[in-house]
Amino acid sequence: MLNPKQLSWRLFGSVVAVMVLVFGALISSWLGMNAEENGKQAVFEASSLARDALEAKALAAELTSAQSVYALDVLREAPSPNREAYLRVLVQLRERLAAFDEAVLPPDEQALLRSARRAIERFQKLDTEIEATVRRGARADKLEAAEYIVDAANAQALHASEMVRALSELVIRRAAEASEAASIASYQARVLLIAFGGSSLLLALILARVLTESMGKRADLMQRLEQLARVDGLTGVPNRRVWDEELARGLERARRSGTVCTVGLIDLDHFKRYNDTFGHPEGDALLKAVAQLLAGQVRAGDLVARYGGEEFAVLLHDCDAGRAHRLFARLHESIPSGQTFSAGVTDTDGKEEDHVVVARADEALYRAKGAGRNRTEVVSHLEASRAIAA
Ligand code: GH3
Ligand code: MG
Ligand code: MG
Repeated sequence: MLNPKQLSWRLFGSVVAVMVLVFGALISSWLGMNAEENGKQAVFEASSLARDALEAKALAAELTSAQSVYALDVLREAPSPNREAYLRVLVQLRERLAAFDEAVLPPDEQALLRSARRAIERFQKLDTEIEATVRRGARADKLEAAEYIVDAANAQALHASEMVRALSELVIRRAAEASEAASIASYQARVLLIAFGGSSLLLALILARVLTESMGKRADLMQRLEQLARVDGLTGVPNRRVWDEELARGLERARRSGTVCTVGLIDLDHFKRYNDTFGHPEGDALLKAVAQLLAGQVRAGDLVARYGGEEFAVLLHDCDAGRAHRLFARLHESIPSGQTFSAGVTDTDGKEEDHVVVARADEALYRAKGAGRNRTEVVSHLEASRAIAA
């Protein structure tokens, strides 16, 4: 069994644990969203670069064929050989490669990009020399230019195409890796979220159960304590506190219903002597036996309470002095162990204050004692009224 201090520490610990787990779940879901967002961004960047690289590769290949058309025109001595076509391709190729300037590339991709650019520069330089040779206009020059194109320039264009192809492959692989990393990170974050969320839910459920249980125990305990506070510990009949409450209620009930109720005060005779003769524990046992006997003789709903040391009080609903007298005669006969008691009894219509009724019963008890004990003095409230009137 936990004491309240241990229990509150446990509850505190559990609440903190739930909070930590909920916090963990929030962090994991944030990490998951971040991983997904970053992954999407990386995949988007890498795939758009891959598209540029593929287009650049196609343009580099187109460059050689476009330039070959030009070389043929030169050899055929066409009136105006068209350089525009492959120069346009060259411009487009440079534009595609410019897209890589904004991206952060790993070293191997940077090396490929540099090599492709150098080949393009060399191609352009060769093209300028070729154009100068063609302009010289002699047939031999044109032949030399065409040769130049087929050998040197084509080789540079092919090199550029090869480099850009390799670059596109790396970039595509990188896009795939980024996509995989993103999905792994978001999977891990989801697993964490489920683990944290699930365990925080579980712990919260356990906590709620523990709390409900401890609140239930507390309520039970309070109910038992309240009950104990109303019962006399020795005799098991209601105590003086209950008597005071019930007496006021009984009078109110009689007044409202227009009936009469009876109050009796019982005091054991020479009880000190009984204790002295048989010992205090025996005295206790007798008190208990008398209490149970009295409680057993009244009707359900009537009350027998321990009023003081060896004194009991009785409240009988819907009962006048005459009827009470008969009941008390029976009680005198049934008291155990040769013990006697004296009693003062009075009825009331409930229109008097409770202490007035108790005082009248007490006076009657006093008279019973004075008259030699082992008797009950009964006084009706009607007589009392007459006495007051007289
Ligand atoms: P009387 O006939 O005048 O009432 O005499 P009495 O001896 O009964 O009255 P007194 O007031 O002189 O003494 C009451 C005795 O009741 C004294 C006390 O020891 C005893 N008593 C009170 N409460 C208890 C109790 O709880 N247990 C026991 N064993 N005795 C009790
Ligand atoms: Mg007494
Ligand atoms: Mg007594």
